[in-house]
Amino acid sequence: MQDAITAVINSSDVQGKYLDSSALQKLRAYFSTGELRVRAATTIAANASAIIKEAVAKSLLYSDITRPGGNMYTTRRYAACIRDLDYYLRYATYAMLAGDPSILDERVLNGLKETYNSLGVPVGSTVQAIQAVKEVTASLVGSDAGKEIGVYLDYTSSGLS
Ligand SMILES: CCC1=C(C)/C(=C/C2=NC(=C\c3[nH]c(/C=C4\NC(=O)[C@H](C)[C@H]4CC)c(C)c3CCC(=O)O)/C(CCC(=O)O)=C2C)NC1=O
Repeated sequence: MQDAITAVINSSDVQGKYLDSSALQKLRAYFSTGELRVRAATTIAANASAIIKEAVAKSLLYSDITRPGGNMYTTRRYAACIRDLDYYLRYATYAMLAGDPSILDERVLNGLKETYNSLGVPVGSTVQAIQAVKEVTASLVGSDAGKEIGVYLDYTSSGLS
């Protein structure tokens, strides 16, 4: 796992240089949004299950997916879906705090598409649900913080598609 600081330092180190102005600008942007990101993470942690519940209601409930034959049908699969969405939100929150998406590649996306395909989990509906998580979260944390977390929920969506 990497974060915004180690990413910038590693790339300067590889070139054997002090941080140049673009590297410093990246750090400045990271530090200046630090308080915003920590506050958003606090709100998300306190409301995670409500966020997921509302996102599921907005995107998946009472569609073919939750009816017999749908991938969310039976409580076991319904619970697996809710759990997956909670993973996406929690790991996006970690990545937002780190200011770097590498944790998503390493712990979430690696092998996920293959797993979903082999289990018949519909990727399109999963992406819709992740987008609903993004909207519900933004409405709770405000639009600036919503954009910060949105970057990493979008990263997960694109990694799955
Ligand atoms: C922390 C990283 C991590 C991730 C991301 C993860 C995902 C993950 N989701 C799975 C299953 C699943 N995922 C879903 C999800 C859905 N089905 C739908 O129709 C919806 C659209 C969608 C929810 C949005 C379902 C229903 C299953 C169970 C499928 C089955 O067993 O038939 C499985 C197979 C094993 C299991 O059932 O637990 C994995 C590995 N596991 C991990 O450790």
